[in-house]
Amino acid sequence: MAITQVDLIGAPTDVGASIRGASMGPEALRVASLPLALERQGLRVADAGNLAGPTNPWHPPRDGFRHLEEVAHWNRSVHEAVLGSLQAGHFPILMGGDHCLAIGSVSAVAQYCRAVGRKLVVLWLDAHADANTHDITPTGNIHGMPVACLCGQGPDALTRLSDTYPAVDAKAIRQVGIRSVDAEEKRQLRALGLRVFDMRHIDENGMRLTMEQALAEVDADTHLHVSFDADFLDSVVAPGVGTPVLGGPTYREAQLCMEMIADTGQLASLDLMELNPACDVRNQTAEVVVDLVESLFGKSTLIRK
Ligand code: 4U7
Ligand code: MN
Ligand code: MN
Ligand code: MN
Repeated sequence: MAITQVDLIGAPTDVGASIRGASMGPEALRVASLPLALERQGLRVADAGNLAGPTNPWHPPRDGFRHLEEVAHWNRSVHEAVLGSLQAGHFPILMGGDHCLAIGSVSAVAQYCRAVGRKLVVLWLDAHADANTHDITPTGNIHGMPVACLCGQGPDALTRLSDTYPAVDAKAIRQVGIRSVDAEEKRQLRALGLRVFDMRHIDENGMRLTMEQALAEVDADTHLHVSFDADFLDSVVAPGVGTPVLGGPTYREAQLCMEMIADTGQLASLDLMELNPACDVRNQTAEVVVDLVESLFGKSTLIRK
């Protein structure tokens, strides 16, 4: 389907993390010319500016959650903004912000897909599985919990943002790039029945076969959502994140991943999360992310294309 307009929605907060700085992500993406890069791909871009929300109170976790109230507040705003963009027939890009905000965006996307009768596939590109719950989290940080919340495991304030519970069917989610999973979280992944294409899978099968498998059920009727955590990338390529992990996809592997997503023609919404300019060197990670986004929207180095 042709994209009529891309809406850029900034969510400048780091309330879901314990390393500060992801709140500067939206501006780093703008400085790295995200709007221009999208326009180069022939898209009409509207920067909706930044959402407003509570400041980071910088509290320790309570009952297994850090800043639950603030996280819920931000997610309600994100949910509303993403749903509004979809209902207008636009393509929303959420610029995070830490990854807790994917609860708001993905729940909005799922609600929209149910309303219009489209099949949803969520690609979760991340070093981490983000499937912790309050009783197993080693940190209390809610950016480590969005996948669990979307699948119905979490407090009402985060699991009931949309009109349906659970917000997303675990079978709709495919995780790619995973290489840092907590001991209890592993059990949780199996219990939820999530499809995880971890780094071992990519090592053994290559990015091409991995993406063929991850995208196998994407058809002409599918709304494909990508939730991109910048720490998906190898930390050598992308140091500007709060929780870097070595051994991720290389620049070339990430490009192939993006190009194969673009080739489906079904990408319809996107999260760009966890960019942390305070950890970056001369905004290089934001620039790599923008570069990858261009591929995601169809830029190709293929000579035959
Ligand atoms: B991100 C962690 F313990 N699993 O729960 C946790 F290792 O959105 C990290 O993927 C979570 O960046 C990382 O705090 C969250 C930790
Ligand atoms: Mn994440
Ligand atoms: Mn991560
Ligand atoms: Mn992180």
